[in-house]
Amino acid sequence: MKQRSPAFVIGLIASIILGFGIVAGVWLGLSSISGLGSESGVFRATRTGPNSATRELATYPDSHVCHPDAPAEQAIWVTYCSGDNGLATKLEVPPNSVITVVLKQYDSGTTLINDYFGQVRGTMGGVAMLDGKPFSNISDVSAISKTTPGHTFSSDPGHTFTIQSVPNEYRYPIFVSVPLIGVNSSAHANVNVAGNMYATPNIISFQFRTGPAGITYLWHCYDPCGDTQYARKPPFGFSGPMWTLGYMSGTVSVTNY
Ligand SMILES: [Cu+2]
Repeated sequence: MKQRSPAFVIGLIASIILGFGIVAGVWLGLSSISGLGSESGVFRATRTGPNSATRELATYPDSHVCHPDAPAEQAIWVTYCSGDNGLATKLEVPPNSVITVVLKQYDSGTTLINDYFGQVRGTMGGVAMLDGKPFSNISDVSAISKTTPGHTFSSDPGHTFTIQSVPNEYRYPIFVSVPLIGVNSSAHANVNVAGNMYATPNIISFQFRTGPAGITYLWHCYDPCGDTQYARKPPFGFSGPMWTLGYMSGTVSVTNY
C-alpha cells in the first residue's frame, strides 16, 4: 500500500468531519422546517362551482385556537385562523373566479391610524356584509348597530383583511381591503372554541375576483393590533404578530386545483 503523507491523512479526516457537519446541518435544517410545518399549512378555498370558491377565516384576540403550542409571549398574540382551527398562513384560491370570504371576527376594536383602511376597497360592489347587512365604511356601523337588536359593534375594526400585490409583481394587480368590525369590548365571552371562551363573533363576508393562475399576493392587517399586552401606539402596534407569518400576515396564491 502506498504511503500517504500526514497532510493527506489530516485532509481526509477533516473532510470526513466536514461531511458529517454538512449532513448534520442539513438534517437540523430540515427538522426545523418540519417543526414549522404546521405554520406553513396551505389552505385552499373550497370550490363551489367552475368559477367560484369560498374560504372561511377567523380572527382571534389571542393565538390559543390556531397556535395552541405557542410559547407564553406568542400565546397572547392576535391571530388569523383558517376556519376554527387551521392556520391562515398560505391561502390558495382558484383563477378567474369569484371568491367569497366569510370571516368570524372575535376580537374587539383597535383605532385605525389611517382612515384609508376604514373604507371597504376592491370588493365586488364596493361593500362587505356585517352580520348580513352591507357596509362600505366603518362609519356605517353605528346605523347597523341600531338595527341589530342584542348585538352592538365596536366603532373600530379589530383588524383589516387586506390583499395586495407583492413588490415587482405587475400582473393582474389586486387590492382588496375590508375593515373587520370589532366586537363590543363589554360583550360577554359566551362562545367556546376549542376550550377557549370568546364573545359572539361578528360575521363579515365579502367577495373579490381573481385573475390568472400563478400569481401570489400578500394578505396583511393594517390596524395597529400588534401590541396586545400594552396597547402602545405605533410602531409597537405594528410589531410582533403584525409582521409574523401565520398571525397577521400571509399569502394568497392563485392556483389551479
Ligand atoms: Cu390585526
